[in-house]
Amino acid sequence: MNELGRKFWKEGYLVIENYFDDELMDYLNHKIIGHYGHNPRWKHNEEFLDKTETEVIPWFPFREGNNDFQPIEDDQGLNDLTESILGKDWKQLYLMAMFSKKGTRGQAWHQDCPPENNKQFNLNRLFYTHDITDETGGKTIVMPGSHLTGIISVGDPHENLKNQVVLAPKKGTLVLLHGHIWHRVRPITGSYRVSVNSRAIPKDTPDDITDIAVYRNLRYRFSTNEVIEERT
Ligand SMILES: O=C(O)CCC(=O)C(=O)O
Ligand SMILES: [Fe+2]
Repeated sequence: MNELGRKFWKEGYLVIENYFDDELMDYLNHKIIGHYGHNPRWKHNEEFLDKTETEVIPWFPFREGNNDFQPIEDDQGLNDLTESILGKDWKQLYLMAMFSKKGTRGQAWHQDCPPENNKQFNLNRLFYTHDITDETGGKTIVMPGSHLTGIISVGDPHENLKNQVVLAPKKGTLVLLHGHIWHRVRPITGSYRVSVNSRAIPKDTPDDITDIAVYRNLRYRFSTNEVIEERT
């Protein structure tokens, strides 16, 4: 494993600035805004939005036959880095854009999938098509090393935790996040916030690995839109 791979496995995340070029990011940002328009409808139900304190609208362009994001999936450097982290025979899972409106709460602390089996997880390969700044809000926050310590603690969904690291990714920044790392997104104060995630999984991981997410106050299953466990 190379140095970046070792750093990823120690911290549970990796940030590479200026990974994608501005031209591609501007093009994709334009496509994303074109898709959502100015006032997109929520995709999740009210129970999810309220209880999880997570306000984000997902979009899966490839599932609609939209191939604008193919250059991301084909990026050799990204796929080589993925292999050095996940090993041989890893696989692309899906690509998802995420949109949050001004004045919404971002995303509460969570793990993308249950952490009980440390061999089964998703890898988030996030990139940003515009700068995330003090003005936009929506900074991404991670807890270094928390991908190795099991289930996220019970508590306030947006609490500031000691040792948290605040990321302000710029246009073109690549952020790799282990699916078990505790992470959240701060409230959105600018006109909107967009991020895109090309998710990948190691060999022998089920395709529905991200169906259940773990929050500090509950576990949620997306396929059936239900809270499957209240955590206290
Ligand atoms: O948009 C971000 O910065 C993080 C989103 C997130 O939680 C995820 O993609 O799993
Ligand atoms: Fe997440």
